[in-house]
Amino acid sequence: MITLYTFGPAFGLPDPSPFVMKGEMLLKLARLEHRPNTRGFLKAPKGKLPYIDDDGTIVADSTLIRMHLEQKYSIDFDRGLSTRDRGVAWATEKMLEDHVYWVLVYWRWMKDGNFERGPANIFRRVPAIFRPLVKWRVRGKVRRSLHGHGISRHNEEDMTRMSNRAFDALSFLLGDNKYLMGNETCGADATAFAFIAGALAPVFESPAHGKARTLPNLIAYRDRMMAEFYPGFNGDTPHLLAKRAAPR
Ligand SMILES: N[C@@H](CCC(=O)N[C@@H](CS)C(=O)NCC(=O)O)C(=O)O
Repeated sequence: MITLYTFGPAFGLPDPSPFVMKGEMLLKLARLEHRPNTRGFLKAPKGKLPYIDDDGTIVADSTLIRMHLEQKYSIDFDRGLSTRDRGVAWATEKMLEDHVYWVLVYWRWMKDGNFERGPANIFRRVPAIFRPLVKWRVRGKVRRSLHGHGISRHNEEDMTRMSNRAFDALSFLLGDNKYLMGNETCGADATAFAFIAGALAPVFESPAHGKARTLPNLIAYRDRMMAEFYPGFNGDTPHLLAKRAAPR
């Protein structure tokens, strides 16, 4: 049995991390039995989620998880694709992970309203006396990562022009397809679905989230994928709501 280390449902999403959702989707696409565990973050070998424990083999990073599943279980997530489409799918996935991701992180973490509605809730488990310091330190770490990546060196208008282009590209590529690259799923569906769901999360307001909401085929794809792979998930993330109601 494979254990997938996750954050757990939040912000109206099966997981607030698109990389965790991607990891979970890969396991679902591969039809491999797995169980989520929300208690692994402090032991994460690379300080990030997701990672898996596959019968004692630890694999950290969603792309390495994909490669591990492909190798160990002889799975070809892209079996229905031509070589050209394999290339397009991989490049699209990396556009989302290495570019769009950082724009979404910027809006989630750097804008006070989004931060309070979203990431701030993660710290409700921290004792109240330490909470402001921990929040400040973690937010500072995210700010430095955004600067290190380079995205936050742009002004918001330029950042938005860039993310708009990426969402348009994704929407053009999807077109009227059922899945990202056609009538069959491929590996990049795990990523595309995770990022589109994150961009459409109702908790956040930003030009990037606003742009995603103007693209009907992305919305319909999110809805189809959610119904197929997360039946019964209705966007309620009660553990966060419960914490929100807890005394500070
Ligand atoms: N390249 C990694 C990225 C994973 C990642 O960035 N995870 C974030 C959540 S979206 C994380 O755990 N961040 C915690 C931290 O940086 O302290 C992957 O594909 O799995």
